[in-house]
Amino acid sequence: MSDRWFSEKLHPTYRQALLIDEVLFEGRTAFQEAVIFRNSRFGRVLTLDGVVQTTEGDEFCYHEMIAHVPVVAHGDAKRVLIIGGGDGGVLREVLKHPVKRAVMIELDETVVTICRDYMPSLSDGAFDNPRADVRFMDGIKFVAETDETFDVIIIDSTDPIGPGEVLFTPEFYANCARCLTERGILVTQSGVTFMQQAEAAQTYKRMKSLFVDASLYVTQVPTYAAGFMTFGWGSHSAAPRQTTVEEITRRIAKLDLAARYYTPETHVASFALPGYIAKSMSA
Ligand code: AG3
Repeated sequence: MSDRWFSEKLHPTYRQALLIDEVLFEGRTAFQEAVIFRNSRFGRVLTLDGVVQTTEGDEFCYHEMIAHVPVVAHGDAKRVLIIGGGDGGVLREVLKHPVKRAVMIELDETVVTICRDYMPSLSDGAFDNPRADVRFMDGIKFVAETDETFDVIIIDSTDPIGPGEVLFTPEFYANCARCLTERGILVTQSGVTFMQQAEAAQTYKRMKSLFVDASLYVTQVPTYAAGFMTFGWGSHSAAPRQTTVEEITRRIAKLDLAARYYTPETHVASFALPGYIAKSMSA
């Protein structure tokens, strides 16, 4: 039998491939093409429209950083909104904090169903947590119409192609800004900057026009190939981003984060940007 490879075609002149040991799910949801397969190095892998979304092996590098950095920086987050995040990884990390409510708005219910079935360690029971409020609807519509407010909003989207595209527009960010409390923080998935240069630059520019404090921060996810994954940061207050290693250490001391990437040091260091990424802030 010949080897079967998943070949990611996100970029026109570069691709990564993962050897498929076994396909667990393959099908079209109402919105996208979903596949879950097993790879011996990364464990179970979720792809949507041919792009790796998460793997059991390296998901912590992404989920810990997109969740803990804003929630710990805020310091007293009671209500958190997650847009997207169907695999449940962000929800799982957010619920490790003493938040009262984590609202998750996911467009594609099938993604939640298949991830619960085939990658249960991603959500690790988070969908059954009484503090989780999961609604299946369009995130654009939700932030445009809701009068609920949140201390932290996390946009865990796909890339700005296909159904995820609308989650990168100025209108969407403006509605998120409106739904944030006084010291609220918005963070967004803004691509692998080496390959998707315009994404971080555009996000930063949009954040800057809406927030007192705008920035970018980074993480390293092996299967988001070709460099640092960049997150956008927007806050109605400058203080959260200045939180020190000592203060972060104090804030997380009583929590059981069991983190493998996130530490007080990686939190602070994630805002120190390589020159080529910092440059996207002056573009
Ligand atoms: N959402 C971000 C996937 C980005 C992939 N992009 C890339 N490799 N350039 C992941 C969802 C995880 N909860």
